[in-house]
Amino acid sequence: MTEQHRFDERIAQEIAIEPQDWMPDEYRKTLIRQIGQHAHSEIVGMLPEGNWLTRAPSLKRKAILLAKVQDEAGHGLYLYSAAETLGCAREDIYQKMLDGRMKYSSIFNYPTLNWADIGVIGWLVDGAAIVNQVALCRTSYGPYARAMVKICKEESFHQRQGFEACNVLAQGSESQRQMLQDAINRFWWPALMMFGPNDDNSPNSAQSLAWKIKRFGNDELRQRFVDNTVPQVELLGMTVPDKDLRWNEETGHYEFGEIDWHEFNEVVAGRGLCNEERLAAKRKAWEEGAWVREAALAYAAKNVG
Ligand code: FAQ
Repeated sequence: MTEQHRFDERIAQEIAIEPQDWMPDEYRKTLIRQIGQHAHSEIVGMLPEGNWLTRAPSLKRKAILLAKVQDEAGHGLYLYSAAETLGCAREDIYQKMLDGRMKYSSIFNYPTLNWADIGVIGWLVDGAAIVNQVALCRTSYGPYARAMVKICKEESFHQRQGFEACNVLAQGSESQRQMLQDAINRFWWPALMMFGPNDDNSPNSAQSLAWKIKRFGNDELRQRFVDNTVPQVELLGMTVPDKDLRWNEETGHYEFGEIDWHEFNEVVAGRGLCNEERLAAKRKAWEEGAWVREAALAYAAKNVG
């Protein structure tokens, strides 16, 4: 039996592929790409919410937000570790992100303009992330699947705290309700874009599904998110900014309007509202943190002997 056969059999039998196992080069490459992008998203994703740490409206909200942002840093670190089990160096993929040669999620290139954005990010952005990541708990690469289990537990706390913060605004004054609706209007479509292009335009999906790296297509997960979330918007007494949204009794799903793919492509190509600002912030942090890395290395070298 060849190594390729053994690999195919493990995939067919749903036995996780582990770092020491033989795997096709393209499988390894795809995983480094996806796990790397996922890690970068967690790290860049700290910025939009970090923007509100000093302006949270109460001590309680500040403590929750601080914990959430720290969790995102932790997720990034588990994911970089998972990527490293595939033989890449985290410095290398991190540098690629800083140079704009590796992607991170489009959603983090939108600004956080008011406090309701923070509730809405927890509710919609982490909500979308969970739909995607629950599926990834069964991804075929063991270290990625195991990282997802812990990450999903933390993301559910993020989603719940976001919905709770939105619910407080929904029960508040007229201007608080307007602020919430404005945040929903700005984040709804970008949240749907998080699931990636339609299946017909998704170059990586077919192979990733065959290798069980992805367990569902982009469109199926996006539909699941819409079906989960529309009733929550209604519960808050808010509206979805989509004139084509309607419940289809026969299919048991919501139908929704066309995503602005031009906007999506622009953001992914680096021309979104905050792309430059986000990368500049990460480059600055990398340069200003050089002394920490040097000190850690010097300390480690001293303790080896
Ligand atoms: N943004 O062929 P596909 C979070 C790229 S959650 C930017 O369909 P694939 C939690 C894609 O990479 C967010 N680029 O690709 C949090 C590919 O480019 P490439 C992170 C996108 O990989 C919450 C090209 O388009 N979650 O961080 C996007 O099969 C709050 C063609 O697309 C994950 O990364 C996009 N939205 O499917 C943190 C989940 N969509 O590489 C802080 C894991 C697509 O060929 C605060 N990733 N592209 O040059 C995945 O599940 C998949 O990678 C998809 C894309 C579904 C994102």
